[in-house]
Amino acid sequence: MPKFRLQGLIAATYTPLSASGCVNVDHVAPIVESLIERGVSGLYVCGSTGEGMSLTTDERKIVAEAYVQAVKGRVPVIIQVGHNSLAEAKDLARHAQDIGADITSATCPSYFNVGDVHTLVECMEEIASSAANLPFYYYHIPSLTGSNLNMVEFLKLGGERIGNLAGLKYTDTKLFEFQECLELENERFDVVWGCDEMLLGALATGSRAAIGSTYNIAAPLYQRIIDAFEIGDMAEARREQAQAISMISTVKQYPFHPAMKAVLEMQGFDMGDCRLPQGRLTDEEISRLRSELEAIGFFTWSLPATPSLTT
Ligand code: MN9
Repeated sequence: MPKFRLQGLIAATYTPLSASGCVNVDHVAPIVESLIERGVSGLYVCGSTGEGMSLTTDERKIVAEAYVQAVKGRVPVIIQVGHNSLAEAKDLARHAQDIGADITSATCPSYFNVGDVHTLVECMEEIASSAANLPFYYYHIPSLTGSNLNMVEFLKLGGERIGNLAGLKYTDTKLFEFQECLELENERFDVVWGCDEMLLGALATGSRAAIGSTYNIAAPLYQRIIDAFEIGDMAEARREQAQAISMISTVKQYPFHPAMKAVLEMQGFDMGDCRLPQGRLTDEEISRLRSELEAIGFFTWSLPATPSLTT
């Protein structure tokens, strides 16, 4: 399989739920249009952000189909298929390939801890080979899976055993490991950054693409970080990154994903609440969050720059 490379900002999408908590795919198309308009260059569906682990297999398939259909091939769609049952994960991977998704990705089983790289490669080989025509990215997120294995070792062994292994979604903060993964075997693998708060650090380390939840609410802000970095304006890049950090710390005072869904609601997208165990914010929390975001200027700088009226 030829080298596959993602680039730019990839939004880890939310799963719209109705007031009664059912998956509501009617709300997928409007957010897809807006994300593409705001410069997002790919979508990562049914990951941590999309509550993939809180959905049934049938619901995951419905959500995957809705995103693939709404995108219509304009940007790559990555479907996260990880599951504690490898049989379910393989079924989801086959389904992703059948419906025309571009890429599959999976977390490792996490109820029984994956204790060594060899076992991790075995698990991922089973899943990746179920969608053998698509590139596959292992989703490394030790804070949630508890599997904190060495990713350089994983890529070395995985590269021998998994024909369609394209790289990693790297959701950890070890820039040194991230860099080593990127540079391994003459930059053989595509290693995609997953911590929005440290995008600038990742760019400095060689990152070409990033997957994250907060690209849903502020893609233009992150694009300005990338633009400033590319022209070598580090002061500006740091200033924009500091805004992103203050935005995330503000949202993180509350249960994070329910608060993010509330912010999307403030931006006009009907995403509903999260499923338990994440739940929802109270009305009082939502109005406090809105005032706190207003106070830091979020509603101004999270949007694209408006064209100047002066000539
Ligand atoms: O994978 C996301 N990580 C988690 C991506 O959901 C654990 C990130 O995009 C974070 O939500 C973001 C805010 O902390 O960096």
